[in-house]
Amino acid sequence: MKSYEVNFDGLVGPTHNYGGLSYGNVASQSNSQQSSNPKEAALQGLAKMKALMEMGFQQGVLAPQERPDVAALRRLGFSGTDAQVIELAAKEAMPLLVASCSASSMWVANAATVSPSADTADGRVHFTAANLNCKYHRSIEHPTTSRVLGAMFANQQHFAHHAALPAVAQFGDEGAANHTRFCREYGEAGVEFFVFGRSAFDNRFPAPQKYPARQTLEASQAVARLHGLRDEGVVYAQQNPNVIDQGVFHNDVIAVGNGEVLFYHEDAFLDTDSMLAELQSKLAKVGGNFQSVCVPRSAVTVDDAVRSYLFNSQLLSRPDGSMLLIVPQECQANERVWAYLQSLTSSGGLIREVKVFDLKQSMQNGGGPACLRLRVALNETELAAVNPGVIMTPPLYGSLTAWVEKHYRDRLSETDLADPQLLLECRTALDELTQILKLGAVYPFQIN
Ligand code: SUG
Repeated sequence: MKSYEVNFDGLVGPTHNYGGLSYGNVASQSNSQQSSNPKEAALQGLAKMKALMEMGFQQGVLAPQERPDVAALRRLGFSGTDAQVIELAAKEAMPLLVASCSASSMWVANAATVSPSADTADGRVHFTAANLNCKYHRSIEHPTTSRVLGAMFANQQHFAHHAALPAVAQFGDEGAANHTRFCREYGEAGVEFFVFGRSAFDNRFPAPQKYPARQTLEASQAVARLHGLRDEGVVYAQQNPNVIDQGVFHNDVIAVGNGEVLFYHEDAFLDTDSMLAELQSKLAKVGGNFQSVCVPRSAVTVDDAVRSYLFNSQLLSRPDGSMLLIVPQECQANERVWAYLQSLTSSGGLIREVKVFDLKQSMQNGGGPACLRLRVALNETELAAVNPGVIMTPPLYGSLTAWVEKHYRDRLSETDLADPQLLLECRTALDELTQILKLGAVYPFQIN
């Protein structure tokens, strides 16, 4: 049976703004308070989806969330009509209003961890929504994420959904941004690679000194248990705490894997040699030939990686077995990174081509090509069981582009977030979107 990796990209929501909300994420901090362009952001994301679809890759779309999240503001004690809740929050606690307006659900690599059916005990594709509990503005995503994923992957015979882990720092879970899967073919059993930043219960693991380590070992282990993964099909590795302190807040800012290949920076992990040996031997047991491409710090520094997002690229398999890297244009702007990429693609190795995309609106908040997509490996039968409304096609691209043009503003600053009109605009837009994507009622304003 044929199998595919389907990339579901997060559609940027109409309140995309630069709130400076993510301590430890250099781009988010340095672009704080700049005015944003939600329309351009959404169109940039859609252009990437269209390009991948036209290259022959399976492409899907994941809906944004209802923002401002009035229900979240009510839980924090603001009351009255929806407009009054927003006005009060703007007057008394602007940072809370900003957090409740974040369009951060666009970075769907953080929406969930996904294990394909070939790896799981019950032969279903398993999803665990990420609790994202390190940042308040992201911790409010998972209930809607679960409803949206439930509406996209609704067939219980093929898909199993788990609620987010307990919402405490000890089980901090950032989803697929710290998870990679190695395999020979997408439909065959593989090795799932979980990268954590710290341990909550075992102080033998060092922790970063400056910035938070968002993912814990215990969260990764819980996800592996929930998904019914075999010990032989799992490898855990610790992220180097020093790189977290340099702005590598997720592992997908310093490493990316696909098929049998791991592309990573020399400083990405602790105990790299034993980790590589474990990946090699576990993948060999399922017939795979693990290969790694290490980018030396002499060619690309950690700072270059953080600024260019070289590793936040999409590594995609082409029909001839070679690979393609989808990178943000910031890679082209960095001399060392661009020189490295030229030498990589001309060296006769597996990675043969680089394609550059303009994702500046998302990049300025620390989200590159890989952050914007959730990978779901599916066989033909499973793909046929996905809600067809969320699979990208030329007509869907046309409808979504027209929808963005109709509903999105091209400029948003902090003061605009306090405008109750913005809430109405967003709800009107999202109501229409659920019809375009055939999701049914998934948003709080549609349910309550
Ligand atoms: O969680 N930025 C996101 C970026 C997530 C990137 N995802 C991956 N690496 N997979 C975050 O830090 C910034 C929002 C603001 O400041 O307005 C933000 O949430």
